[in-house]
Amino acid sequence: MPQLSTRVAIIGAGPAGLLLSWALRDAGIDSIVVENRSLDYVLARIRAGVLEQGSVETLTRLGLGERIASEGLVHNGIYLQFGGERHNIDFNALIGRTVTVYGQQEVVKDLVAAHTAVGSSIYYEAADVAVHDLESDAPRVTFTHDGAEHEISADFIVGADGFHGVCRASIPAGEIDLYDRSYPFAWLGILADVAPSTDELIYALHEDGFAMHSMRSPHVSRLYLQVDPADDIENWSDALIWDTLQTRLALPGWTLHEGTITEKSITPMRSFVASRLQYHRLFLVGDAGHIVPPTGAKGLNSAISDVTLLAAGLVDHYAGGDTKLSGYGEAALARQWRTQQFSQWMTEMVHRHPADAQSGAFDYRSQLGQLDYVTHSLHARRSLAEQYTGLPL
Ligand code: RFL
Ligand code: PHB
Repeated sequence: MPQLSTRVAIIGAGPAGLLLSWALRDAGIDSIVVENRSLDYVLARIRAGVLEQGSVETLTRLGLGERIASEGLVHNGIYLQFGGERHNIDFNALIGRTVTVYGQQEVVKDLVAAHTAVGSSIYYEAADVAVHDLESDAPRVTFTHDGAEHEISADFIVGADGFHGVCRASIPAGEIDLYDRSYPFAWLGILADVAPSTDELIYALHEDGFAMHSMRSPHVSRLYLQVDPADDIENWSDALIWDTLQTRLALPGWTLHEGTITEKSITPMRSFVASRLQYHRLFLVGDAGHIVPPTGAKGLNSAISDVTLLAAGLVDHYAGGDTKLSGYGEAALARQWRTQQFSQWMTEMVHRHPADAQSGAFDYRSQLGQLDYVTHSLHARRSLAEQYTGLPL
């Protein structure tokens, strides 16, 4: 059995795992990444699209900012649409901060290219990944690769293996609580080969449900529709998707341009936080520790902020200090709960709640009142701007 040894064994080669390995390398700390999917699968996964200003700064500081600078679309704000009107929230004018539209897929592509150029140790298509001896000073990872069993001994193990990974599940049940919340709606998302019909992202509350217009490039649009979580993508022809988007995003004098749909899928929405992100020698980062509904665009950004905090802790540890590392869980969870309330707030404000006729009708009008307040109060606009562009670490 190949016996490997490293300082930090990282499970998962999503954005969190790849970025942590890269940040550690930048500080001269070696790591090995173990991923159960193939490289092609990891590169093809289409997910988040908005980077907070702090995320762009982190990626740039680590030498990963070149394509973000040339291809990322800097956005000064968003539109909130309701009651037949579209309101611009100009973050840059309000608080001097922006966000950048740059697909998660592109972030992963940049990370893979950087790791490939320096020959990082990343095992794709690893099977039966398991973590052991977390309570000891010498935790281990075992997995099968190319038919051979492998073992890594490390100082620390980091679970960057997403919501369904093995790391969080390896913490004994009595040692961790899981807080979660589901929503009675899901997002149907499409990618379409058509120039965006808008300069800024549009979040729209329509009487029939939420709709959103985002983008990936000057030639590719990304759009979403609120659907029932039990709905099947097979029920949605391309024509029906466009018709529904046309209805929910409609505004007099504005045209939504249609194009060929190249990808469509339905994603359930949930809010979830684990009560701890550290268990002895195991740390959790990104979706392994928490999930947000996508409305505030916080999933990927939270993964990046976790990695920034944990990398700083590990660097500090190897330089002889331990305060930052032992404080990682608390610091990351404090930021995460603030992010959770924002994502929950934004989600509930812009979706139709399928309650019984009476409270559903009440909720909708109350949400319109909330949107009216948010778009007309300077304080509320600033608060939205501050949270959307990213809270400090
Ligand atoms: P990831 O990206 O899920 O990566 C985890 C990696 O771990 C691997 N893995 C394992 N490896 C080894 N052994 C095992 N046993 C393993 N189990 C899993 C996986 O194959 C994967 O490569 O988590 P990470 O790195 O923490 O990054 C988090 C972000 O991906 C996530 O927060 C966002 O993409 C969430 N999210 C969205 N966020 C937004 O802000 N806007 C969006 O539009 C948006 N769309 C989405 C999303 C998440 C989705 N998921 C998870 C279902 C759309 C989808 C479909
Ligand atoms: C996206 O472009 O995929 C996107 C943008 C903003 C969100 C969610 C998703 O809030």
